[in-house]
Amino acid sequence: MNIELIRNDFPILKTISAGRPLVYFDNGATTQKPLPVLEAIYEYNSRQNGNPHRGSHVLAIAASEAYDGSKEVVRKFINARSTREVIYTRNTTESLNLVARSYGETHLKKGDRIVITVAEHHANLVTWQRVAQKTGAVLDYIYIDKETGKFKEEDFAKIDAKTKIVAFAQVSNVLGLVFDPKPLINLAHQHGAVVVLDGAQSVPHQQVDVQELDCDFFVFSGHKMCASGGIGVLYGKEALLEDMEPFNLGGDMIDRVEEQVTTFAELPTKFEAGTPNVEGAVSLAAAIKYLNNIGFEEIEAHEKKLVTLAIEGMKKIPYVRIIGSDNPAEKTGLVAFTVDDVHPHDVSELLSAAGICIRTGHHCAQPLHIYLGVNATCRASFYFYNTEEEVAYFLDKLSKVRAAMGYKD
Ligand code: 7TS
Repeated sequence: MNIELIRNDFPILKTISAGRPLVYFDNGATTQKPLPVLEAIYEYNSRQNGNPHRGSHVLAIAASEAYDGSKEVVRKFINARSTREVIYTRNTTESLNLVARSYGETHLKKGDRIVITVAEHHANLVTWQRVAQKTGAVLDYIYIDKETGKFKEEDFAKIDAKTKIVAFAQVSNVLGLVFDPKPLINLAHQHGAVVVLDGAQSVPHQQVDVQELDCDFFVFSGHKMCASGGIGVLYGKEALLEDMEPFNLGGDMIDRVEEQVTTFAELPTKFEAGTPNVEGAVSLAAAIKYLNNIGFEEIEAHEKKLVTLAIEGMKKIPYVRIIGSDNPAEKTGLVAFTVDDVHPHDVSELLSAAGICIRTGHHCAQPLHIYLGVNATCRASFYFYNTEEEVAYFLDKLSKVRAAMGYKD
């Protein structure tokens, strides 16, 4: 992996901020786009733009081919059995809303149980609260051990015969914990529950095989893996998707519409009402090709190096507290932290003044922050285009934050 060549592919990384190239450590929020993705978007709009699956003219056909062709790239990427199991949405959030509404609200009833973890992003939490409120199901949580930052295995026993849904992130956007989801998936299946796996923070960084994982639904966003915004994916096992009501109604998702009744299109079109984001789909296919070219083993190894450097450096700064596990071997390429007596927004502003982008706030995981007893945290999240030199620069600036706020120690 030639980091210099890779960085040359990302025009935005050449932005000068505070007299040096911008340090972008907010990849958990959204990632940057390389030239092949930008070119694919340009090419599509320059030569192929039309409305897919509608009309028989040359551009309608070109747009259909671009759209359907990208689906096959996504199918192969996650190893779905067929493109019937791959539905395009706007993002992870919409994919989860689709599952909650079209599966959860219609398949659950009073007394059923939904089990999620306290570390879930609101997209995988508020959605299940609504399902519980509407159906009378109970929403229960797997908590984390505050010392180790790992899930409390005794809470896995909450998954029982009443449990109909088990939903969790493969990688939490705050804890960044590396953890094997297979035991939880197997346990859920032993009790007949359906597993919803949130891959928003995993797919961009590691190879995922939905058949091997055997999850029932899998969701992710293009913009967190070098594609454009507004394109997301819902993978679902075909039998489950067949058994679900459409989410949105309108154009393209129909078979035949009469004045009073409608029959719906086959999968996946049944869930893709309205003119789709073809440009987004094209960008996603280009992003997948780009990531595959680099190779996920290389990406993981590089990010592990960065997170190890970051955690080792942060441990040397006495007033920096790492959230969750501080063992680099247990972390993906993201670290959430606080600085004693300095509000995370002040940390972010001071780092931003030095040309470093990190994220602060509750990271759309308020229940986790409440559970941990913190209002807000800072988060540095890395991607394959970040460098060891950037991490060293970040650590240097981080070590000066308290002094900049007027503290003498
Ligand atoms: N699930 C997880 C685990 C996430 O990290 C995010 C976004 C979502 C779902 C929602 O994704 P979206 O594309 O629909 O917005 N996480 C973050 C983050 O950590 N900072 O900004 C967005």
